[in-house]
Amino acid sequence: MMERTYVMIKPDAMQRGLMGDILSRFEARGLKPVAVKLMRIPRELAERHYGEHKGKSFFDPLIEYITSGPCLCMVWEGDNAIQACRQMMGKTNPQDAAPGTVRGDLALQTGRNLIHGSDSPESARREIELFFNDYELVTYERTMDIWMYE
Ligand code: IDP
Ligand code: MG
Repeated sequence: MMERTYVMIKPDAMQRGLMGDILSRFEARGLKPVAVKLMRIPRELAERHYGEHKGKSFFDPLIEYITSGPCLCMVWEGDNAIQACRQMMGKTNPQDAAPGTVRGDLALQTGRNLIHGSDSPESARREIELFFNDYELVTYERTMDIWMYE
């Protein structure tokens, strides 16, 4: 099933120069970029994005972290894209994340885990709408997709 998901490269990954490494994984998997923008996320937007975690012990540090520098905000499209992206990110705690995943290969702590990805179709819809206008979401055909999808 064709899906779109919201993926965000967090400030630690940007500061560590890991943007290209991370992007190349999504590109090589065959996912299609639908929207990409670099953004220093305003506090109110960060708090809305992570609204489900309000009241938890890590909420304030999480908002500090996510607003501390630029993030690369993206929408990726593909077959079962939400789960595929979550799988490529690895478990929330990088110590539990499998080798071969972004977090398992490149991170060590939950509070500096490099990347965000929507966890369900509802979250994906909500997060895409929160970060992008309709005109920023680009619908287009790729000739290579006949080699991605049967
Ligand atoms: P996810 O990013 O894998 O979906 P969530 O549970 O939704 O994980 O948590 C959102 C983000 O909050 C995590 O990616 C991580 O940056 C941060 N976070 C979650 N739990 C902790 C914690 O126990 N300590 C520090 N940061 C945390
Ligand atoms: Mg989450």
